[in-house]
Amino acid sequence: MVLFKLFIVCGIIAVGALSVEAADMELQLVDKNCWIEIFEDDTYDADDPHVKIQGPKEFATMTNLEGKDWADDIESVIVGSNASVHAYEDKDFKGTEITFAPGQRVPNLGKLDMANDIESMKISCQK
Ligand SMILES: [Ca+2]
Ligand SMILES: [Ca+2]
Ligand SMILES: [Ca+2]
Repeated sequence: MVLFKLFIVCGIIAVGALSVEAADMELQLVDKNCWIEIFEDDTYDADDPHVKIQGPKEFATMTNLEGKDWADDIESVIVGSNASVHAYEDKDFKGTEITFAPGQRVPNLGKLDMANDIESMKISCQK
């Protein structure tokens, strides 16, 4: 009986260890806080097109991002708490570059002189 109980306890520990490992792997595959949400209009207008992009990822061009041409069309962004993003005025990471910090929210890119001007971006995840 004691042996049987020991067997059950070991089993529970083994299952527990496995699920922790699975959770770790999932975190490595998808960092839930590494993303940027881009909006076609300012002040995060949800009535107009907007899309959340999972990082890490690089876009040399944004002409076909989830079925929409986003080149020169982004006016506001929200950055996930574990992402930092470099955005460029031209495609292929050229032209004026601006950086968005983790957790940053920019309701109006016009204040940074980048409204409807971003054509490429790099999303990287913090450690
Ligand atoms: Ca609108
Ligand atoms: Ca726009
Ligand atoms: Ca541009």
